[in-house]
Amino acid sequence: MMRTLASLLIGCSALGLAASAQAQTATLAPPDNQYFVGRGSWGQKYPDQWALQRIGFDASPNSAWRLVRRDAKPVIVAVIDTGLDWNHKNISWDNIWRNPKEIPDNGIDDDGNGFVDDVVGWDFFERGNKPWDHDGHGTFVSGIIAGRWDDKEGVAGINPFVRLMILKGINNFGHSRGSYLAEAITYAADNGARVINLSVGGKHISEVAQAAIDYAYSKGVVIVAAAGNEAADIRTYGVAASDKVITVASTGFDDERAVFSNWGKVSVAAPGIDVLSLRARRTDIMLGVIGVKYTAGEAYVGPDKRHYRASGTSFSAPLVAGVASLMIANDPNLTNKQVMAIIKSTARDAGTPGVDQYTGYGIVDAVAALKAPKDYFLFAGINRVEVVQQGKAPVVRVRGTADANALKSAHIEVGAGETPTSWKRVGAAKKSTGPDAVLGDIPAAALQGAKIWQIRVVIEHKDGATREARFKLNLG
Ligand SMILES: [Ca+2]
Ligand SMILES: [Ca+2]
Ligand SMILES: [Ca+2]
Repeated sequence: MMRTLASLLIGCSALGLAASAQAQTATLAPPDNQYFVGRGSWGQKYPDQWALQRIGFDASPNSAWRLVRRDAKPVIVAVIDTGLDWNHKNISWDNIWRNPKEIPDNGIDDDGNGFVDDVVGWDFFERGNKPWDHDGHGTFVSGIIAGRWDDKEGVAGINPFVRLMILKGINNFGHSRGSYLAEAITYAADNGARVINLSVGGKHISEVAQAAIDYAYSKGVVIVAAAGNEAADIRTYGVAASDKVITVASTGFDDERAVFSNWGKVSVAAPGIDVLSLRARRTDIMLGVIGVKYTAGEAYVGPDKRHYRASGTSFSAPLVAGVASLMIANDPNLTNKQVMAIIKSTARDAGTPGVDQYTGYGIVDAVAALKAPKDYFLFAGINRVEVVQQGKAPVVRVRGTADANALKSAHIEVGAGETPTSWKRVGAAKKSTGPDAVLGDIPAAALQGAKIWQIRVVIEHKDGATREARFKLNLG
């Protein structure tokens, strides 16, 4: 009797083990598409899909995909761009959004959303329901997120669970209007998109009304925008510098900012040089890029010329939109604020130490983002400093952000010179949700002996992660 019970118990625990082992392994295995595993397809030394691999989507046992449940949920990503070549064999119809309440081609707005026969999206230029891509840009962007894994001769997209909502807000000459983009953003928010990718660049994004961004944000949408390619400061680019948008700069093979990438108030960075994706039929997008020496057909890849390589922040943004959408597919209860906070807080620091104006919080890290607890954040920033009288003595007052969901410590430190080799701790920083709250004061006595100082706030999370932000003070 005892024996039977014992063997029963053993049987149960063995079953329990098997069940939990299965639960642990029920995640994605990395794809084996030709261009994902390949390198040198156009004579280059690095992997064909190096951009995905650099942010954590590689073939290793630590691949970001191995953190994604096999039964993850479909997630709608609105690509506001030049449309899509939906006949491309590296795109599956299963990865294109279908408006569930709209009957196609009956001339009736069945779901009453104001758009007739909008089944896969909308063309805001032609006011039509066939957002076909005559330019190539939108198809390229879409391929980064949605390239189908079962097209073994193709690329692998980041998110096999994606449903692309195709919103044509840019025409084949790269033109747009702020009003079209605002309409497209509103459409996305009203029709179920959880993520919007806006690879429209600085010039156009500066015309987008903040109201459309505010609306989509309030509806829980993660909005990802390209910083643009003018090598300019985006502070004047309106919504690109908005806190309600993840603005993405480009980095190169060395993880430094790409020369063309806009900068200023960027959130994060992602690879944006020689990215491989899809070529829409009869298109050659690099031909239209001003200031780039380019021979027609030079960027075509593959015997059938249906793939393409290109550079620009337009192609960094969908890497981040892909990560955001995969996080939501894996856990549909994540809010847009949580997704945005996690993406920033877990980015891998690049360029100048700490949060900086060229790469923001750093290069997106899909592994860390998919691993992070849902309430995770770790924010650092110095917005400005000012000299104020404290009693009889002048002090330098530091204003900014120092916050985490589980804050261990925050300090203000100073170091002499442009790139200090040592730092002097001048006191604790107050917890601040930012962006302009007082973090603390630096006594003037702490700033003697040099004309140039770096002030930094260093924040430590209870999990051991740290984040810093610097501010240069010139006393000369
Ligand atoms: Ca409709
Ligand atoms: Ca209809
Ligand atoms: Ca940095």
